[in-house]
Amino acid sequence: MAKSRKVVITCAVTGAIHTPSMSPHLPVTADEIADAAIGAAEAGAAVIHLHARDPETGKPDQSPEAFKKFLPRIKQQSDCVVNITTGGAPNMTVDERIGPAKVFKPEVASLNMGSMNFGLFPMLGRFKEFKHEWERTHLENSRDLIFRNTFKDIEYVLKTLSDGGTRFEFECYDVGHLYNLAHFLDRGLVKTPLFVQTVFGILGGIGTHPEDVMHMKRTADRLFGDAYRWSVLGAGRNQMPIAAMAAAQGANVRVGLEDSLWDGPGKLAASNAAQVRRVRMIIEGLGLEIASPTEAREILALKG
Ligand code: KMH
Ligand code: ZN
Repeated sequence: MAKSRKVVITCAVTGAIHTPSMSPHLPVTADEIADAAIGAAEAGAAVIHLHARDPETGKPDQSPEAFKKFLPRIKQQSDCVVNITTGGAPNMTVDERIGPAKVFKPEVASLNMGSMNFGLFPMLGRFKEFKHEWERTHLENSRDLIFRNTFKDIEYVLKTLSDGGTRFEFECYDVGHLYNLAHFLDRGLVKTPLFVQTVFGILGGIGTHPEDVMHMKRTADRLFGDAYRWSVLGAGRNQMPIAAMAAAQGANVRVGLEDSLWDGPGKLAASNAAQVRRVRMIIEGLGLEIASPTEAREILALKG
């Protein structure tokens, strides 16, 4: 029997979209973030995508000092691939966003492939009680905020981080972002294989219909041929359906509380590890195997 394809699971453990009042399970302190990362890795995630937060308020904190409080423990207690955000939070400057990856030179950093509207305000309908005022304004302000990732910004991130051997999780929220990535490939500023994270279901980006998923795949196939590794991320309740349909079509998958707080209709996920276990069941149910961190390093051609 032929060996089955290995699927790389990324887990994004906290992010900057959800806020502490939305779920008691969202990791906030350095210890909670480290525990979540290690737990997700033990459950089968090969790559851990990381943001940091202020431990008192839960507000996104993009200072290298905040990352320093959990990175050593994660590295000590797990072999996972560390992926540091350069997205930070939508209101931060690009220089602020790039700080932690510049200091820690991770194997992977996220890189958002275009400017866009990033509508978080629909969550005001579901979540009404907030412990901290910043949580409400964070959602409210997204009505009039551009998540800035200009061509100059993208080039700056690529040139600043590539020297440290960092490779990228190219976050593509719409078809145009794939063309932006193809532009940087043409200019020789990115290396193959490209790790393309196609993002579905952010208000301002492409939707979550199976046709949307297939359109992103077909476009990436045409632009990059076999010089890319496809991964998917579905926001909110679309997380598992998107993971399932795309894994069956050859994708790697990303889960985690950054992308969805849910473990089913109206049921909060108890942990990041719980979402990893669920997606792992789906992957193995499809007759596929999950990639270990070592295998993920090989698949994504990381520095190791
Ligand atoms: N929050 C995700 C939809 C980043 O950190 O660079 C995308 C993300 C952005 O992970
Ligand atoms: Zn992120």
